[in-house]
Amino acid sequence: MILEKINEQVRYAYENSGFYREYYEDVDVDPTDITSFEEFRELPVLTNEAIKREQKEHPPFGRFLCIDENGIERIYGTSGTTGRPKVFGIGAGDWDRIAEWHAQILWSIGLRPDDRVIITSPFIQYLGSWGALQGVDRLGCSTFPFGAGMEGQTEQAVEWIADLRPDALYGTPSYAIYLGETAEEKGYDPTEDFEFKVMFFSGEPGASVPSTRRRIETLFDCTVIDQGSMAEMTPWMSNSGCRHLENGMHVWQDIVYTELLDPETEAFLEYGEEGVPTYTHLERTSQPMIRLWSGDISYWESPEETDCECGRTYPTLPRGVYGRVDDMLVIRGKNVFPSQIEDRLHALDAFGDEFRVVVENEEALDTLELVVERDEDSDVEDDEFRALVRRSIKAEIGLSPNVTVVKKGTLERTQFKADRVEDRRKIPVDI
Ligand code: 8LE
Repeated sequence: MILEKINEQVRYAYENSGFYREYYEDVDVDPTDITSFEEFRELPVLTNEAIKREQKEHPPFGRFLCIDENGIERIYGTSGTTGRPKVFGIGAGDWDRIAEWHAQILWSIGLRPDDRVIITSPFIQYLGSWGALQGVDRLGCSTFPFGAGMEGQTEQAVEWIADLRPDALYGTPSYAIYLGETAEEKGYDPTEDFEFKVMFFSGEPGASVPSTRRRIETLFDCTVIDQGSMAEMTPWMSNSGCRHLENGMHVWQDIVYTELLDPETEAFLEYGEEGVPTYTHLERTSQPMIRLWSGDISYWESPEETDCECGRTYPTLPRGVYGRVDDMLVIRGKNVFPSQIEDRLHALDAFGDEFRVVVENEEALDTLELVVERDEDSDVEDDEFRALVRRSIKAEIGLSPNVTVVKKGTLERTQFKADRVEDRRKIPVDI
């Protein structure tokens, strides 16, 4: 069934898009008749650079729009601050299907029409918020599109939540922790004064970083669900956690076909390997993305291996998406993802919930500096905490960091996606 959908999607894109016709000029297969997964894998991956180039040459949407501009229902774009943003034109039919799929997936994580759902991510050019809203609306829940990002908004969120008692929350994992901390500062107990049963997240690692996930679960006494691929790939909930999974996300292969590819060779990887999730729309008529290289890193497992109680026969990313290839720090020959550090820190009771990573180069030797918050209510003193952090990080990544301990609340919190790494070795380039 999936192969049939792939065949239809590729043929549609090829026949309706000048971009794909050009992009597939030299391929050895017939894009109007893909008869096997092997043939499909002959198609070149689609890179971010190719999309940007196409949209620059054929503004604003690029020649992969595939529908009449009058048929566009929604326009979104990337919210980055440098370079030309990518533009996403979504047709009415696609926007409707996105609602259907998101509603179905949200049902699968336990949401029901009589639930009240608060959305606490910014209503900006970020498809996370709007995609979540679209699904929650279609499911028929009472939706409270609260947003995030304004000064003082998190304090207000605490009061609203204590009054309205929503059953579910959507946002980023770092925002949830910030919200919980703010509630506690204001004298609330989020396990008693709030009544969340489930929180669903996307946008960054966290919900599948085991100790971060536990922190959120205990902070709010609720179920945590990880979700999310990329804005381009909306319905981005096609990667979704499940109430029966301890961690990670199922890959709903009949909505968005997902492959894991070798970061170097782009070869298809079997289950049990680690690679770059590469996504293909299966039902898009506007801006279909075919083999879009995410630049993220994940590990996948066969349906048999996961054997999830939910009964779904999709592959699973049991550790979620744990970082971007670009975020991986290579320090003295060791590969380190910031999410590994995050996992170790959240496992320490005295951790104050925020940290920063600074990598420097001193006399040709890389140094790893961590600035870590300590919760002053804990029994552990600064020196002891510093030693604990050093030991725990060394055990994880094989390197001893220099650790600076600061008071909880010192480091800035984010209402969106966290940015905790400063690599001073790199020469900044403006792409
Ligand atoms: C680990 C999926 C969405 C709409 O929430 C989103 O963040 O899309 P966006 O802004 O295009 O950013 C996509 C990138 O965010 C991904 O490539 C990945 O690096 C990161 N990301 C999104 N969801 C997750 C994630 N990283 N776990 C996630 N659940």
